Amino acid sequence: MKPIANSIITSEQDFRNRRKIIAAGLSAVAAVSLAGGVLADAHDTSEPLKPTPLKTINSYNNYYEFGFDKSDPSEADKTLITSPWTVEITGAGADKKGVYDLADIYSEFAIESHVRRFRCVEAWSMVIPWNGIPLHKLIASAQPNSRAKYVRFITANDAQQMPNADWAGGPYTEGLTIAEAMNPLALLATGIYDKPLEQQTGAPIRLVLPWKYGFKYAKSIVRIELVEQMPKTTWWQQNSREYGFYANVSPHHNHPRWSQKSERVIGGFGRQRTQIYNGYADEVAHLYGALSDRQYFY
Ligand SMILES: Nc1nc2c(c(=O)[nH]1)N[C@H]1C(S)=C(S)[C@@H](COP(=O)(O)O)O[C@H]1N2
Ligand SMILES: [Mo]
Repeated sequence: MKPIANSIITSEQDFRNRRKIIAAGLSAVAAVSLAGGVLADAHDTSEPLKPTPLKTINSYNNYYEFGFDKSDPSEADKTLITSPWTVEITGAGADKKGVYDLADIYSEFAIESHVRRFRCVEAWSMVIPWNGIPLHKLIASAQPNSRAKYVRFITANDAQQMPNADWAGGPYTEGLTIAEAMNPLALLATGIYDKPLEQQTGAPIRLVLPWKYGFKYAKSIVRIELVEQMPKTTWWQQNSREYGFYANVSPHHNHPRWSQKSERVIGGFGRQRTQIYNGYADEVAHLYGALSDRQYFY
């Protein structure tokens, strides 16, 4: 089996995806032109998104299972076996449970291109041209029932394959409400710039939640559970006062130890203002209460 089939996307497929995206009326969705053309984000017409260079995206990372410094994950030996790879979909909320080979997932779902702002809770940001499968499509295939209130994501955790696997005392775990998970912005990314994800960016499949802080973007996912209770997430367990369940980007809700009003642009110049929901309010604000409801931020 080839490592990752999605590195080859026909221009026809790309075109169809773009048409589908436009038909869905999603203003924030942009498409990467394989012809090397325009990268634009219709959502923010005044400021077209300028993607961060691939080299930068691949060398400034948080993936603690491969070390705590930003350069550790890209400098680590390539020990994670990413092919073959399976993703299990299970939980009381799934009528159709199953273990899926990633190769089969690729053959079933079209790979879309989404250029998105990426904002880390540490007040830095990039713009990343992701490739991937909308999360709602995979969840729909599990036939969610009324008990599917939350979605829990569990990631690879193997001391044989990761030098710092045990930093959190178990697999990195994240969670979403079912409504968040079904939002068209939520992506299961498989590539960046039409190239397969690298080990350090969460190969072979990781979450992308553009309106949330980066720690929600669980890497190297092995299991997705449709559950009734709000999952206890890794960072919430590390420090619940600083890293809550929702972790929606907001310049109005500072981190207990620093301001979230602005962000350092990695691979760019200086700082820029942080936007509410990272600039995706039109798509996601309806999922939450009033802006003053602090629980929805952190
Ligand atoms: N398994 C796992 N996933 C993870 C992390 C991690 O340490 N382990 N770090 C998170 C954090 S804090 C961020 S900011 C993003 C970083 O993604 P990037 O390295 O692709 O920019 O991954 C998230 N996903
Ligand atoms: Mo982060």
